Amino acid sequence: MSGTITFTMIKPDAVADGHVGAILGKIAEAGFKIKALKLTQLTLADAQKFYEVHAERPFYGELVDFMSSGPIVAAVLEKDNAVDGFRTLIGATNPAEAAEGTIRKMFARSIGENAVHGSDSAENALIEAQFHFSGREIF
Ligand code: 3AN
Repeated sequence: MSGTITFTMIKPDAVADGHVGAILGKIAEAGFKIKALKLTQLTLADAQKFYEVHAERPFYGELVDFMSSGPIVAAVLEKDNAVDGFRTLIGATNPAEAAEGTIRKMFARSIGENAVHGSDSAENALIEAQFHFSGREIF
């Protein structure tokens, strides 16, 4: 493997709003290689487990309800410095504060329904990739 990996989800808002193709296009244009990709839906229990670190935050209930409300696209991406590079590409958590040209600025609805997830560390990227994909689904 060259480079490092990150994990992303195109969230239910962006899937429902028809932005999957445009977002995957931005990701490819930015030089990320797709290592795994699928359209899927989280159960409420899946979302609660995935976002366990946020369990004490006031928005946790809203977050897990939203993340299990409709289909998502899950993907593993590879590039040099993938975690930080991807977080730059997606922009700030709140789309109102995200830089021009970032995925969240272009496609997110709000701070809660913010179009995409990006891992916050290389360790979490691996944990999140393994949460969503079996070994046979990662190339
Ligand atoms: P990021 O996704 O930019 O790393 P985190 O880790 O602080 O941001 O938050 C995880 C997710 O929780 C966000 N992607 C967003 O969907 C949701 N979230 C964060 N802050 C809020 C908030 N103040 N109100 C509602 N949802 C939020």
